[in-house]
This record gives sequence, structure tokens and C-alpha cells, in this order.
Amino acid sequence: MNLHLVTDRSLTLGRPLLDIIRAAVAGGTSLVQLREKDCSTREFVELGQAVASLLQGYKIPLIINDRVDVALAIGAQGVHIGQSDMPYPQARAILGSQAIIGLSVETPEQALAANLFDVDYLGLSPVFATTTKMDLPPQLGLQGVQEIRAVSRHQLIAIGGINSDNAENVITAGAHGLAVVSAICAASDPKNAAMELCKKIAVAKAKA
Ligand code: TZP
Ligand code: MG
Repeated sequence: MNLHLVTDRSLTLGRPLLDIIRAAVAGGTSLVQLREKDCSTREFVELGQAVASLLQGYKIPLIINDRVDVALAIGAQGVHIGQSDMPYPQARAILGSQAIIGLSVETPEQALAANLFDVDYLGLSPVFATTTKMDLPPQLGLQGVQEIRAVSRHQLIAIGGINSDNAENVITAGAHGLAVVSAICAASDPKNAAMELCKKIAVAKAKA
């Protein structure tokens, strides 16, 4: 199932991040992106090491938001980069052909430009309104997802305001998978939340 958990320790309601990740994986999460903005490089590396050793046991890939150096330092499987992070060609050159590299796109034009790159997936950002990330560009909406699907050759992972109520519509609009922060991190039952999202993805794909 194509469900990414993007982490945010500030949203876990005081619960340890490793517990949330364990529950999310038990619920069907297929990839974890470590995205922690409020920590020092040392803290990020130490947290990354702990998450990496947890996920190794489950054979679930770990990718690191923004930081190619941190990904290398902890032996993560890859990175997720945005439009103002390290450019894709340099990230690929540093990490190698086996690494997972995801790239955020915010418009159909950016998605078209990304056809030149062998990224592993595009993050479509943001699909809906969210309070998890500040200073976001305008929402793509379902129409934006459709427009990007029409021009992109890549796997498309939708992010921003996604929950079990709108998940099916996002897949039906053309996303191959979903990435969520609060729908799992802040859920009262993160395992169940991941299971519900996986179910919705499966139902939408079965109808396609
Ligand atoms: N990138 C685009 S929107 C977003 C990120 C990291 C936050 C998504 O958070 P949520 O809680 O799933 O809406
Ligand atoms: Mg970034």
C-alpha cells in the first residue's frame, strides 16, 4: 500500500515518536519520512538512528526530509526534497542510483519540469488546507491532482490535509498514494488511522 507517514513530534500529543511510528507501520504504512524542523543537527541524527533501527526490523524504508547529509550519516534509504532544497541532480549524485528521492511539486509546471528527473515519486503539495505546515502555496485541490496526473510520468503522492474522509477522492483524482502527518501523528489510535487510510486507498484503486 502506498501510504507515507511524515513525522512531526509536536503533533503526537506527548506520545513518543517511536510508538507512533510502530503503530503506523502495524497499520500498513509503507514508508516513513522523518521531518523534524525544531531540532539541532545532532538531535536529528540521533533521532534518525533510532527510527532507522526500528524500521530496519520491519523492512520499511526511511527517508529524511531536506537533509541529504543526515540521510547519508544514518544510512537512510533516501531523502524528500522541496523546490528550494538541494537540487535533484546533486542529491542523486551524492546518494546514488539506489536511493529513494522524492520531490515536492506545487504546480503542474513543476511536475512537468520534474519529468526530466528520475525521481522515485513526486509529493503533490498541498492538496488541501492544513495547519501542519506554514507558508504553503495555494491548494492544488482535486483538480490540481488531475492536472498533474495528466502531465507527469512519475508516481504521485498527495500531501496536505489528507484524512480518511477525503482519501478516496484524492486517489480517484489521480494520486498513486498518500502522505499524512496529523491524520496519523495526532490520531487517538494511529494504527487504526493508518489501517483506515490504507483501506480507502485500496477501495479507490479497486474502483479505478
Ligand atoms: N508538505 C506539504 S503539506 C505538509 C507538508 C509537510 C503538511 C501536511 O500535514 P497534514 O497534517 O497531513 O495536513
Ligand atoms: Mg524541504
